[in-house]
Amino acid sequence: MSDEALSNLLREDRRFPPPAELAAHANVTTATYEQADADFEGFWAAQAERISWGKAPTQVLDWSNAPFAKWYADGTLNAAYNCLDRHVENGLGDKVAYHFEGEPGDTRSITYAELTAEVCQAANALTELGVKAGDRVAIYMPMIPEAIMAMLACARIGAPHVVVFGGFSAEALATRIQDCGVEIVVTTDGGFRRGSPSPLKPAVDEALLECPTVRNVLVVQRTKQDTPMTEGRDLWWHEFVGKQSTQHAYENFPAEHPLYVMYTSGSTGKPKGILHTTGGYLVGTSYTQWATFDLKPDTDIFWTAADIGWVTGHSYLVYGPLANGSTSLMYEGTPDTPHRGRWWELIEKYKVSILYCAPTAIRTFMKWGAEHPEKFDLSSLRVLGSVGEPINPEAYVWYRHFIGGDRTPVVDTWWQTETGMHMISPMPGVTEGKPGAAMRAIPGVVVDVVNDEGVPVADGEGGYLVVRKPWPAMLRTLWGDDKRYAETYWSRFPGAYFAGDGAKKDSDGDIWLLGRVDDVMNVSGHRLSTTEIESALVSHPKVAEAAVVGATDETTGQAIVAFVILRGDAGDGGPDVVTELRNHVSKEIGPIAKPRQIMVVEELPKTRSGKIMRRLLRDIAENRELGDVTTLTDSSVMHLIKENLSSSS
Ligand code: 6R9
Repeated sequence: MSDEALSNLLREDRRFPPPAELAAHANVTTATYEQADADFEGFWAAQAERISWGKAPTQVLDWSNAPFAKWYADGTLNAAYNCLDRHVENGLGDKVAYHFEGEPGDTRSITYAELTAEVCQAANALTELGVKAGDRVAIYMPMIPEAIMAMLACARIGAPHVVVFGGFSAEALATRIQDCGVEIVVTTDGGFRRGSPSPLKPAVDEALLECPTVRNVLVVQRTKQDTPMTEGRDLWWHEFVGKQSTQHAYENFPAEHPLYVMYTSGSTGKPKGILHTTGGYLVGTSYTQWATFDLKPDTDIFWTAADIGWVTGHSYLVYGPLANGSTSLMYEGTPDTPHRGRWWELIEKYKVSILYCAPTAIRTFMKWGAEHPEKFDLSSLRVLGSVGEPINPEAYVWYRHFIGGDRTPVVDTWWQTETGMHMISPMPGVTEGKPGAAMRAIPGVVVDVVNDEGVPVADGEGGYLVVRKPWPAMLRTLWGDDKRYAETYWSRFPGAYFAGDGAKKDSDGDIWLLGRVDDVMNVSGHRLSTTEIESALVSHPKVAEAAVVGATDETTGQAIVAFVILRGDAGDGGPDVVTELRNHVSKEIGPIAKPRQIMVVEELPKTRSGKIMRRLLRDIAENRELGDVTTLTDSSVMHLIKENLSSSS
């Protein structure tokens, strides 16, 4: 990948050094990198001291049966104890674990003592329903505290949870329940979305028609909608959990005891059940929340604006923050209800100091305009994070300027459901930030960019991202499919973990992510990444968001087709907007990158984590029937796009 056409991103030359004040008191310094480099296992042994073990581990990594890793294998622990009771024992019982804000404006601040008591009740309830260590429990809920309580109750009794995003369909829920052999489902009557209650329980009823393994359904009352309950199977949470004791004696499990399974879509075939285990995952998530965000648990108010149905919610709304005894904000609803400043209002209200969200959210806020955040006092913010997709340089600079007041470092964190924890990210007290670059592996993680033959590429070149050494929060296998695990991740480059992402090292050796490997296009023999063309489009003042796909083309092999959403203040863009944008890309990257076609749309199809589903856009670009839409947050957008295109062509 050395075409001149690929140089667009790398021409980005804005630099943001760490603020002096933050650097002076930073958790991570250059010495942290040196320690990790000098003694890999010693470094991870030291990180394990963040956790309270029943039996402290004497081993760190056991890689003798690669690619099946064991971390801290002879240690024992209880994840819920680490997230809850131990903080209460340490005098933090009255500290707030979560400030919860419901979409309709109802609020609740839950202390560590209260959360511990309610999790104990839920653990007792699950036990009464016959759930034992190792049994699987599905959680299909909106963003309310009981969802977190259910997760922790499962962890407390050693029952792996399977959280299914509440926006997924009954069909998606059923396939996950079946694949994982789930016995109990925890859900709600419904949730609030864009100002009105929307039902959830009917989707569970529909899914369960095909799921004979499920014995009981626990239903949290959130909206008080009329909800059909199946006699003998369905139980109300407030009755059944509410009557339980608030005391529960926990048991310590081996470090490698399964903690949860989370399904993520593969590029083809059925979703993959990513298995995470207990000890290494808690070490990895607590360490990275502390390191990447420079977390000061006593004073920071931390907000991961991500759904618990996404790994980001698991690692940085639940396990990392609770293991560190920090205070988080949890918000139920959408960012534009009741107004487009809701997030900024929440940051002002709770004095949020660290915000962690996805580039898609940032681009949406850019589209809505800076006048919304400008109405609120955001001076409490000191670190901003990004996750889920490459953050375009324009979005990075907007985020830093309008949200961070040009004070805050932006940490662009690259990781995956599979990695469980951050892998590549700037460290806010050390790294000079470059808009658009995820920069370097964090201390304790070893990554590389290699070519087709697995040879590391030189600085200035691109290839495939690999991880060279195991890490504590890594997936252990795919649920029930060791073979697919070994093949998917460990066979492409022997001895290294294949992430499936394209990446590039710039002339300083810093890493830029280029999108999934299957998102790299080949146009007349030139390799072009969707990310780079999207960033060029987003750098045009009229564009808020862009998605680029490669459509089969008789002459050029693949041709570039772009879908763009215009910024609010750009109106309909004017009659020449398409020509203007094509020329802009040509100027930014080179004529080879000029899209064959640009379509102006209102919405783009997104997954729960805000990733654009380019596969579906390719279907449209190539005039095909739409493929599987079960992992879309809103499946109606595809119809909208199709209608919009047929009426405008
Ligand atoms: C945490 C999460 C993983 C895929 C990953 C990559 C993309 C995530 C990114 C990023 C560029 C970043 N990705 N973070 N690409 N820069 N900072 O998103 O997990 O849903 O499993 O997705 O997301 O393509 O391979 P998951």
